[in-house]
Amino acid sequence: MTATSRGAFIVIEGLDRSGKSTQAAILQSRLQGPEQSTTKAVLIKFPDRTTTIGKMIDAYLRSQSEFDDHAIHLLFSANRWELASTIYAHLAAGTTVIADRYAFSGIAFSARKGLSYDWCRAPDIGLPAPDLTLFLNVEPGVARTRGGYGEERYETEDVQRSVRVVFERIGEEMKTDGQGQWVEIDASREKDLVARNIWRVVEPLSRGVASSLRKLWE
Ligand code: Z5A
Ligand code: MG
Repeated sequence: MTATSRGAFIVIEGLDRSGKSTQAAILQSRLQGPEQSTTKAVLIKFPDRTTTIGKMIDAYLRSQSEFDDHAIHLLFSANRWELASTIYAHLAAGTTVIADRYAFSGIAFSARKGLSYDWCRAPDIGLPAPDLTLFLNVEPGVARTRGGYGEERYETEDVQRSVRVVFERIGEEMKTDGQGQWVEIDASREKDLVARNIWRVVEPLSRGVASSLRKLWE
């Protein structure tokens, strides 16, 4: 990192069981390296189920409570806003922030229910904008064969297929409206190969970013 640079903000998105959490952990340890005395990379997962709002989301996802579709959408967004100042602080300190899911999941999972795309995007306008979003692409049929699938709300092939359609729209828009890089990664390959392909894209950002951080969709 140079004297004037900040940490990079990297988001990992993708369908259920595409390997986001697996790859986020591999990436964090690669960025952190053997030297543990300074924090070079932190990992934040959305939803963050540890906060008060996160606990409400967790109960909803495990079908232990019900919410109106609009209300749960706003809770997911609020869960990101409550972490926004933490993200800013890490980046300013030169630490790379990796987010396992972000606002794009918020739009994809709510718009597929029939809520308006623009309405779904609105509460996340102004959040810290990622420098790079890695979209882990995997066929829902492949994802279904992976561990843990089907335990929570939304974990059905039908839902995943309709979510994918919204993600495709988001990806197209992100590629054309100068919102930072949106890169698709073939996540159906074996873990180490996926990790190598991710590192190829992340490596240039690993020593810090000189440009100032932007706000999402502003
Ligand atoms: N949601 C929402 O509605 N609105 C929002 O704003 C946000 C989220 C942020 C919970 O998310 C739900 O919240 C999610 C969207 C919604 N619902 N769905 N569907 P979550 O992130 O907490 O969900 P999760 O339980 O962590 O699942 P996941 O994130 O979808 O899985 P993953 O992280 O992509 O996969 P993984 O845990 O790394 O790997 C899954 C398994 O596959 C595991 O056994 C691995 O060892 C295996 N794996 C990983 N990579 C590979 C490869 N390359 N080959 C073979 N096997 C592999
Ligand atoms: Mg995960």
